[in-house]
Amino acid sequence: MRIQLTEQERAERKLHPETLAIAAEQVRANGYILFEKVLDEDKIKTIRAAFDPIFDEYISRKGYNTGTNRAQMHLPFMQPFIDEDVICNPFAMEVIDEILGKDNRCTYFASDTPMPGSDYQNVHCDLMPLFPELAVPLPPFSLVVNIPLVDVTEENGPLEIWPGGTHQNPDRANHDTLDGSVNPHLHIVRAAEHMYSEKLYMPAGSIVIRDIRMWHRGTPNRSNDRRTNLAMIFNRSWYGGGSYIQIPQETYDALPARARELFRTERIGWPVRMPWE
Ligand SMILES: O=C(O)CCC(=O)C(=O)O
Repeated sequence: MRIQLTEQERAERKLHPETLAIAAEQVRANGYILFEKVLDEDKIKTIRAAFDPIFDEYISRKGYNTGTNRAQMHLPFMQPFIDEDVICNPFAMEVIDEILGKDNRCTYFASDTPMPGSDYQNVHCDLMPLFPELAVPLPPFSLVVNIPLVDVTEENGPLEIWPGGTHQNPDRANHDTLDGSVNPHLHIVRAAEHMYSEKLYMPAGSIVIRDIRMWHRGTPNRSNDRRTNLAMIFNRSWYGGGSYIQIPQETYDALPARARELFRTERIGWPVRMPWE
């Protein structure tokens, strides 16, 4: 399910109430929503120009960490990455607030990049069960926001997702199989082979909001260029880590009020941490 913002929504930087209702119900019931091309091209180009050399240095120091020729990398909390259209995008925040409550927090500021030559990941879910002893579906409590820095096509390794209910599977299915292990309660990788999936083709600057529990995998990048998704995690106020993202005091003080709320439990008053530190 994808939404094109109307001219009026773009001008007002606010979703039509009906659009907000549809987006929130898609995340709750189907696991995700995609807003096409929200950030403008110049902004994305600027972010990409800053990202690429940092990523190259990260790989040369640390190597790949999420499969062959692919890596997760934390982002330094500095411009141009902390543009308000990234960290507290008004359209994304309306949907996130509706689902997680207005006191939600952002606790993860990072990226995923399959490089040329990357392979399929195992289908996985990013979380362990919240209550392993309970076999009941729980409402959303943690959402991932992805923003691609390039147009995502069949060639360059789109994120593949299993919408339609995997995020609410009660069989202790929210178990990370990225390491090749098999979930003893439900063989996610085998089950997924016979289930409906979608590859998220989208223009650079789109915004995906997905339930962190929804099954997904990275696919092979067969192009000659990297495919980066920015990745942030927003949680209900009571869930998840915190005090990881290092934010200098003057950076924090200069953030828009909404962003100050979102990052309120992080390491404020600490120097920017580069991903290899
Ligand atoms: O953006 C991608 O390719 C997916 C990455 C991913 O799901 C992971 O590494 O856990």
